[in-house]
Amino acid sequence: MGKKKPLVVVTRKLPDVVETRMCELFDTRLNVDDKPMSPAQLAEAVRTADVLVPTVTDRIDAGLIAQAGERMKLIANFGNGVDNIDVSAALKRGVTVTNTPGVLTEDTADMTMALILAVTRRIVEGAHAIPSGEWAGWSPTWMLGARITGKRLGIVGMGRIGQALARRAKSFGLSIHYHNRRRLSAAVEEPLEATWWDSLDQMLARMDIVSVNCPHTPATYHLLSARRLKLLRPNAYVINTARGEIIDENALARMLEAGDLAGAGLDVFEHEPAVSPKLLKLAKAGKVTLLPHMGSATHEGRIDMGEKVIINVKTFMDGHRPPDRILPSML
Ligand code: 8YV
Repeated sequence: MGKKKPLVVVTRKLPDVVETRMCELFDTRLNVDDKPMSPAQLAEAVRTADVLVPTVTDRIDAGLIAQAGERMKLIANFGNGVDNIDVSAALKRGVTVTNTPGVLTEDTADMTMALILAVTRRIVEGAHAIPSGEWAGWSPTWMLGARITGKRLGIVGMGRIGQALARRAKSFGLSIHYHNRRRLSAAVEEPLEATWWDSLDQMLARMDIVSVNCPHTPATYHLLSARRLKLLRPNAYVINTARGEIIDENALARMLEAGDLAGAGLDVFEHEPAVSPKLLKLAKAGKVTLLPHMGSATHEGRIDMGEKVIINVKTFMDGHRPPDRILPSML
């Protein structure tokens, strides 16, 4: 007789191929309607299942983890960032947490580059001009943006995504600057001709474009605080494809409104899916480009993420160490 399959609760709709394989391997409860689960439904899941597969839209906080049943042993996050999960509380309760690193690097870096181009070259405004009937024909002084070649890009957080962005940006002629807790090796820095700034403040004050690419942790919450945003030059652009919480969104919106910054391209927000009314107004006026957290949204990426989840669950259930385990030192 075969071993009893683990009960795996998946909180959101995943690509069909991923769901099919999960159903083959595990006793899987799917969410075919894709309606976010309520706190009561999540509590029921952690009380009864062996494995929970949440996403960024589920808050897996200490209160929820405290309700975990005897069987709950693994939270296999469908996503790279684990700021939706109180990992310390999970580990204390003996629940392992995994994520899906690596497979969304290139897609997220592409979207970051796309936002850099969108805000500097006014792509969204331009794209609206034709359907809205605003375009009266070419004019030498209309719809002018800012050239990116020769400008300085400051990357906050030079991990996998930061480095993938740097590779792209370098080929667009931007000079690469970065702030990271640890300076990267010469083998990484040299091909990018990258300049490391130990002081984030010093870097911010000198950049034309600043891109946030670090994880959201207690240490990076409001890293771009009102004080730090004020260090930026008035012709600087701010890009964020990481997490909204890393920037003081209100302070950013106030500065954009006052014309103290040139623009912003944001794929993530502090209180998703809510977006500050100030930012919405600025988007309508063409001052900012706002995207609905779609940095990693490719068919290929979502399938790769699902495969990572499956490997993590399967290896864990087979009694091995899952490859993408979150360790306390990563928090
Ligand atoms: C994912 C992300 O789509 O993986 C991450 O950290 O921010 C996104 O790109 C999302 O988290 C899925 O849960």
